[in-house]
This record gives sequence, C-alpha cells and structure tokens, in this order.
Amino acid sequence: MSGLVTVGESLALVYSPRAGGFDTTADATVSFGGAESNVAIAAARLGAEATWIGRVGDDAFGRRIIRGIRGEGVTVEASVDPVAPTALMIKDRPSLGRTRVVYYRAGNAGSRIAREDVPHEHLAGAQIFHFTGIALALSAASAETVLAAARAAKEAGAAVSFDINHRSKLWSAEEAAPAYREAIALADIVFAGDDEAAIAVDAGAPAELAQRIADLGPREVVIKLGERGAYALADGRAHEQPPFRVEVADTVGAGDAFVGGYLAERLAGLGLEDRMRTAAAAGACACRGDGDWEMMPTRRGIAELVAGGDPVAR
Ligand code: KDG
Repeated sequence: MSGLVTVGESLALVYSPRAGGFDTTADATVSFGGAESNVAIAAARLGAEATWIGRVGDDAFGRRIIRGIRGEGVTVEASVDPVAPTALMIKDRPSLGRTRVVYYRAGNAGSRIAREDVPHEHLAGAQIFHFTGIALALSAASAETVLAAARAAKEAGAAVSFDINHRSKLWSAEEAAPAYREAIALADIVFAGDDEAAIAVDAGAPAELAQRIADLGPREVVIKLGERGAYALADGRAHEQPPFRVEVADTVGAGDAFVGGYLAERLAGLGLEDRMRTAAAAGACACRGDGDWEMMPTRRGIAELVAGGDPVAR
C-alpha cells in the first residue's frame, strides 16, 4: 500500500506566534501536530508514499487533523472514537526565545487506539514502519497496539523505524527506559537525541551512544544533535553530518522533519550521506517558522538550503 506507514496520536495544536503566555496573549493560531503524522508529512513533501494511522475524536479537531494530513498527500487511515475527544496541545511563548508546551491529552482518543484500528492490510506493502516513544508513553493500549503493528510489519518484510522522542511530561526517564530498550531491540532503524539515547543506554559521546544502541539490535542508528548536526552508524559505518545554519523561530517538529527526510531518501534508495544531508536540511528548514509541520520543505526547499547555506564547518 505505502512506502512508509506510521502509527501514533495526532492532536490539535493552538499556538501563539507572539511572546506572551496564554494568560494574557490575545492571538492564537489553530493547527495540529503529532510526531508520527509530522514524519509522514515530511516524507510525503519529499515525494515518498506515506500513510498515517491513528484515532481521533468525533469533533472538529479530529476532522481538521484528517483533512490536514490528507491535504499533504498522506494516506490517512483514522478511526473515530465515539466517546473521547481529540487531544489538544497548547504552545505559547512566556518570553521571546522560550516555548512552553502544555498537553490536554490524558485518556483522549489517540491514546485509546486499539489493535482493531491497525488492521494488517494497512501494513501490507509497507517498506518502513515508523513509530515513536510518545505512542509507548500514552497508555498501555497505545503501546501494545504500536508494538504489535511494528512486529506485524516486520514479519511482512518492512524495516521498523523507532524515534525515542522522549516526553518528560508523559513519563519519567526511569519508567521509559525499559520500554525504549524493548522498542530498540525490535527496530532496524533508531533515531534519538543524545540526551534521549542516554535514557536507554549509558550516557556518552554520540559515537558511544550509537554503538550501545546498535549493540541492542538495530542496523542503523542516528543520533540527532540539533544545532550540532547528527551522527549515524549504519552497518558498522559511521557518518558525521554537520548542521545547516538557519534563523530559528521554533524547533518543535524539527526532529520529525529530520526523520522524514532520512526515511524519504532511504525509500528512494539513496545512501547514508544523502539520507543524512537531506535529514539535516529538512530539520533546519522546519525551524524557520511556527507550526509543527508547516515549514517542512519540498525538494526545492532542500535544494535551495543545500546550495545556499553551507553546513557550519566545525
Ligand atoms: O515532535 C513534535 C511532536 O511531538 C508534536 O507535534 C506533538 O506529538 C506531539 C508531542 O507529544 O509533543
């Protein structure tokens, strides 16, 4: 059915582009977010075939999410929960340069996803199945569903991709660590920030973190280092990716853009250097404006950044 299949919660997003908390600010923009749908959108903008599977409430936010993701060329397989509402995320700026995220998501539709919402025919034909640690954190039902889907996709021949995406507002590092190790052992491709990787394995330099994660099973490990670039270890080969310099408005969603860029190039059959260059460029583009996915680049956006902005030499 699709090159890339992702499963996870997408949630309504209300954010203020101006400095000032929602206790006083009058302006708000309504959109949506969700790590797994962000990755699907990022990959689709780069030409990949992508599917997002999730559960939304029977409400305006749920309909907006479905329409918005479909509008980006992503196939949507969404169940509609008859009882629980779509989750909500609020993002404001208490002061310039500081973003504050608040969730209203406990027990909402996305965390009530169940195995019936991810029938095996939705996974058939996937070359890559992608999920994140957020889906493991939301609820036991969500964790079970996403892990069962990952196993089924793997059995059907897909590569399993896992991004730790630790959310300290959802669970503690101590609670999360064994779940991350279980997901890593199942995955073929793992993405993590260096701080996130250190939750699953002992802290260390990027090369040490990547090796420790690879020792748990995955063949490809990518350590995302934000403004310091990224480090990859794939089939025993290391690659250091310098960052692209951009003016940063908001970093939320940049990690998902990075992952979407990497997976799109992997689906296109490109090698490690190309995957990492596109990933870093996509992540940088996503930082240039507000919204969790709106700034994700097309091929033209990547080409312009690569041509115009030299990676920072360090
Ligand atoms: O990576 C960005 C996403 O995490 C965001 O769009 C929403 O799922 C989300 C979360 O939990 O923060």
